[in-house]
Amino acid sequence: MPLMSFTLLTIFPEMFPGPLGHSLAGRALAEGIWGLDVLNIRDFATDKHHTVDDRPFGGGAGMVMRADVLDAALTAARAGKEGERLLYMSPRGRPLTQKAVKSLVNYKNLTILCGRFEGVDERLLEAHGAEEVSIGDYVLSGGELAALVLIDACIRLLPGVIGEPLALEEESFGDAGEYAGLLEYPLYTRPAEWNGRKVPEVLLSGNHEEIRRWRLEEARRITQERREDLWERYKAVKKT
Ligand code: 9D3
Repeated sequence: MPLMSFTLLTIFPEMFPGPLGHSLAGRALAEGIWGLDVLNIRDFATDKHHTVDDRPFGGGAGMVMRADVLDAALTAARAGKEGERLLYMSPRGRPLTQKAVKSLVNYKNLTILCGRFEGVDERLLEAHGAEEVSIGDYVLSGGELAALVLIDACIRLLPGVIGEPLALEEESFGDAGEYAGLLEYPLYTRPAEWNGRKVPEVLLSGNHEEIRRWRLEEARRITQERREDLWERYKAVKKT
């Protein structure tokens, strides 16, 4: 039994698993650590042209996904899955954060509706208690790539997907360790000199205390330069 299963509703089922069929995620999928079910919304349309959208009441540009067609698809998708969460990928949703991802991985089943066109009929979202999720303040062409991002962020937290659990500890958005809340320090590997560029001397010194201090200072400098929001929160937590 998979630790976590995703049921996707989309008019572009061939976009899944896409990149998640490769690398660590792909291996974990093949091993059954996580599962993926993809439903084509168009299969639930009842007219001969398999129509899934219609013009917006009140006028305006673009098309809206129909509540009746989506309801048939969602009812099929959610059958026999108790306590599952329904997410609707939407530019007006709650922003996805690492904290939100950690909450999502506590669920065995996530149903994810991927919108196209201008969006979906509001009544469908109300009737099914859908939670709207955005992956950031930029405009995509539809919810499918956003769903892939969300799923990737979830499955890498499942035991057995990433080989080395230690690597999860010291992440920028993690909450443990001295680098918590900071962006990553610069990384180097061999060769020690490349195109006239040398690796910082301290990293070759073998002095672990000095290395630790240098990395922390670099992480702080980079965070301060690039992410005022993270820097303010880091200072508030560290009281520095
Ligand atoms: C005219 C108003 N537009 C909203 C910004 C309409 C609109 C644009 C793009 C409606 C849907 C979309 C498609 N985007 C998504 O489905 C989407 C999305 C995104 O565009 N940005 C960040 N997260 C997400 S999650 C789903």
